[in-house]
Amino acid sequence: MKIGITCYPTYGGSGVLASELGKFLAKRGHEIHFITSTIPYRLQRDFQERIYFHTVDMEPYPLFEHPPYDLALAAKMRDVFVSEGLDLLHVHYAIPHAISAYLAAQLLKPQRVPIVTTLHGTDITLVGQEKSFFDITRFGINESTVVTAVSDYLKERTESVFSPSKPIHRVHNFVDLDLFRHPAFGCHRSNFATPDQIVYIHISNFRPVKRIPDVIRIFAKVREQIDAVLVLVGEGPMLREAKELAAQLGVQKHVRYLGKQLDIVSILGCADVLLFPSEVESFGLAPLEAMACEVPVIASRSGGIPEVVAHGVSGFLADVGDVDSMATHAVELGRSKELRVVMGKAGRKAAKELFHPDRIVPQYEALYQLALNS
Ligand code: GMT
Repeated sequence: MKIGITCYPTYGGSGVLASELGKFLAKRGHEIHFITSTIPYRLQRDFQERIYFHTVDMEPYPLFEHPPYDLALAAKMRDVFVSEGLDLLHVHYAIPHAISAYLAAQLLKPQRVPIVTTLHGTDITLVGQEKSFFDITRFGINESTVVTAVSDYLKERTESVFSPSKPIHRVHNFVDLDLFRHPAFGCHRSNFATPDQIVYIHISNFRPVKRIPDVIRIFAKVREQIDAVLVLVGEGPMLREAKELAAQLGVQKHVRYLGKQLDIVSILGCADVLLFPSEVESFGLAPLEAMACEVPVIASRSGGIPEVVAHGVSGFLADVGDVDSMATHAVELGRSKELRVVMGKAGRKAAKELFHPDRIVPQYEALYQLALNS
């Protein structure tokens, strides 16, 4: 098939998943055309056969205080659909991508343009429920040919909040298990910890939903009992508050701020424990990547996280905001290498069994077929 994929190309999980999906579809013989504002960051390094990039043209014009990206994207989708002879458009994140795809399809009438929309989370849980975005999100869902959600939680949430006119298909996220693995080489651990220290890590876009202050509070409690460092990967609006809180709690010299990083595996893969106390996560791609790298996860029992992390098996879950429980589990893991190894191996096993590309990518292929036939 010839598939147009649109996503946010920056650091969010939806862009990561869309990029990985493009890679695996291309490996399975499909021709993939990314239609995005820039090349998705996970695809910036290596050339891959059957993957093509079409970046959206945005000409600056003094009249536009806010250049109309959604319209430029729709125009580009239309052009690429025709010039490359695409079979369908697969958009990740409802707003504005499903709407731009709808516009492209209108422009191409009477030609039929099947649209597959994957809901990732904040498009439904946060953005879609902003009063002003509610109707347009619902419209984007209802006008798509096929709609998928990345967890049972998100599927149910979408159904209850939007009462969509069509079924929502749950397709879990997946992880590249050849790439995300405990690294035999290229581990950067010695850059941020001494051999005896325990390395706790948090990776995100540092938005309020990630509950960054909880990460710092958990770590400060751990530091009372264990010689440890906290590695923070990523950037976002809560980073400054994180630094202030770390200073206030007296742990700032044990926190390493790495900012945005391209090579996540060689950092994540040699950490000891991932801290992920989010308010809500529709899935939790970072916990899945940690599990693939044999790193146990401490996360909140919220949203789709329990579909990914099994409490007491691949990590520990606690109620949102229960910093004490998370810190207790973090200390337990920090103190026992044996427990870390057992949980790390269990996490990798679950990642292989439940979230292997060979299990998930064919589910998308089947839904593409459904979109073409319906
Ligand atoms: O808010 C983020 O973490 C970014 C966001 C995105 O769309 O890039 O992530 C969402 O999609 C990811 C991939 O499906 C999921 O793993 C994340 O759980 C989800 N984030 C939230 O639900 C907060």
